[in-house]
Amino acid sequence: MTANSILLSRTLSPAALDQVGTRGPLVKPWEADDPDAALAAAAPTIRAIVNVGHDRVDAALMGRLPRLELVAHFGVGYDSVDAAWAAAHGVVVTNTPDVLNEEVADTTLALMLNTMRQFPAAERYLRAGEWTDKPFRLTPSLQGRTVGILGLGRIGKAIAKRCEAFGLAIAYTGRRPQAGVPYLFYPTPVALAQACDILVVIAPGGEETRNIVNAAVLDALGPTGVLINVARGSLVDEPALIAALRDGRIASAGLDVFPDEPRVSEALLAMDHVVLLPHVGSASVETRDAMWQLVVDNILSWFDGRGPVTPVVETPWTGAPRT
Ligand code: 8YV
Repeated sequence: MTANSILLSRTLSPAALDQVGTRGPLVKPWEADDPDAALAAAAPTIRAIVNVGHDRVDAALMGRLPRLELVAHFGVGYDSVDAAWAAAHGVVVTNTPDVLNEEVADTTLALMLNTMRQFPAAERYLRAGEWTDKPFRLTPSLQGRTVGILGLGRIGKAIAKRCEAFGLAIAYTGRRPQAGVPYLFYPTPVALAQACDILVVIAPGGEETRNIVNAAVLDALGPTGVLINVARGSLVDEPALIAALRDGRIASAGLDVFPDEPRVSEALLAMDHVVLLPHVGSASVETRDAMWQLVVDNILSWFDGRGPVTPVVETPWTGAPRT
């Protein structure tokens, strides 16, 4: 039996679908009456998976696919893929780094402005006809603030570059201070939160970072502080965040990600002093096209025997095929 099929976790962009389809039959279990039976029937032929966003590629799934070689993930964050299992079993995982850095950084600055200057609330005010009674309330300024970046990776640095242009002070935390980085390093999230006005969360998801922003971090951020999360909902202890917002122990939050998205907590939805986005950090036409192209490039390169283009750290390319 030839092992050339490509399992899709859901449909791809039309252009990606066309290109990926040139390398082998596409397996789309969701189109079958019995998705599990369809997967079971195709399992011995599946050589690669294209996985999208939050769809899970876990040990249970990969363990069913004896000829699996590659998981090409759409998204820079791949916490939904068990990369450790893949590494231990000779399966290469790729993601879509770099091509979304600037877009996500743009979105982050939008959330900073929208929380501090309260533009979404100001627009609601205008549309409600309230401006004719009196001007919208004055808001805190973004100017003069210190931005704390939790996770100074590639996107974190693109955010920092924009903050520099806005004249803001920048600090960061992470596993260790980074050589050649001019920003102040704090060893813990609490220490960073204490030192900044706006805490920006842009670190990878997964067990290691779960609830890294907890009640202590939020209390350190303080009653004028703002939390921005453009990473994963799992990094923030949501009940603690809701309590801090409700009690005025932090001022506001700008959230593009949620622990159980696309479901968003009723408590957050009911709050007027938070800004909530439906995970659109990278969601421009151009950036999504670039992300899809990188998925395609990884599939084509792999099927043409040239190895992966953007393997993740857990599965560096050694040139050795799966044994
Ligand atoms: C995407 C993201 O929304 O790249 C990521 O890690 O979170 C986003 O850019 C997501 O991967 C697509 O569903």
